[in-house]
Amino acid sequence: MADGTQFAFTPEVERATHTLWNKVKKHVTPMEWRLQAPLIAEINRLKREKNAVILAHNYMTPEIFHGVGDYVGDSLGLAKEAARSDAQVIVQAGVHFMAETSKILSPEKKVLIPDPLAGCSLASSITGADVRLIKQRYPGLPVVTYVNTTADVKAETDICCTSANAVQVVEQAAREWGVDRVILIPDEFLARNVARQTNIGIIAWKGRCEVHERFTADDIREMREAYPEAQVLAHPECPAEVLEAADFAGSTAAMSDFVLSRKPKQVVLITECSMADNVACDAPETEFVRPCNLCPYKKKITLQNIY
Ligand code: CIZ
Repeated sequence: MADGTQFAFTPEVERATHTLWNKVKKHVTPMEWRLQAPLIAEINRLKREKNAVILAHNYMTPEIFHGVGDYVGDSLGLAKEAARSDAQVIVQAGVHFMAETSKILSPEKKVLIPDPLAGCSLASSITGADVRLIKQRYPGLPVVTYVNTTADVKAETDICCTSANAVQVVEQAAREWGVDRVILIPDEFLARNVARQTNIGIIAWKGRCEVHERFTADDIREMREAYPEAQVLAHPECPAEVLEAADFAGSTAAMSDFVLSRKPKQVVLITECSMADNVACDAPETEFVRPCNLCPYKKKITLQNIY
């Protein structure tokens, strides 16, 4: 059998994974660790043998993120790290559009995804053909595309943005094209949130992340009542009223930086479940309240299919 279950939790494995265990032990049970550690040790050995690196997205579970990730972070940060790396094989512990983004920045490298069916509701809300139709409808307007899209969509795009720089990119595109409206696709909520922060008119698409769209302003109010001291950090793919009710809006990288640099006593991360688990391993002084909306696509990536 080649799924990794043949590896035992030997004293060598225990020794090789001891430092990692100390990092994750508040968030992984000993029973789980005895199953995970042998695979982690074997995957880390294989990486050296094959000159491979693993890119672990912020939404991976802690045994992947901390156990086998050589680079961790958001999709753009990971793709840039992969391009800088000498490794010829890149394993993307993330979803399909992320692997494509890595391949765009590293065309000469082999980029592998452990499960090609690991998709994304937002990325699959739009195709390259849709973008061509939008361009026909609004000729002369620049197309700004969120990094959370397929390569097919990026290929039809004038410029890409992240949630952190969307406002600046939209304003710069409007200036360079000499127009007062910009097409910003595919995330409807990101587009609305950008529209609130600029005078440039935004033409949007109705794409949504099925994790972030589920959060409501009532969820935030309830959490504030239950945890009055908690800082509430929300992802820009959430509805506008959620961001208004939050203390801070930022991408996964911005949320992580916020917690690690400001060390709040108590925090709520309004995003995918694993994000809090991963940051918590590096932020022992912060207490995490954990509302959990799980991304079924990110959870298709496991230690077994990485192996
Ligand atoms: O591009 C990414 O990594 C995603 C999905 C979100 C973010 O805020 O990092």
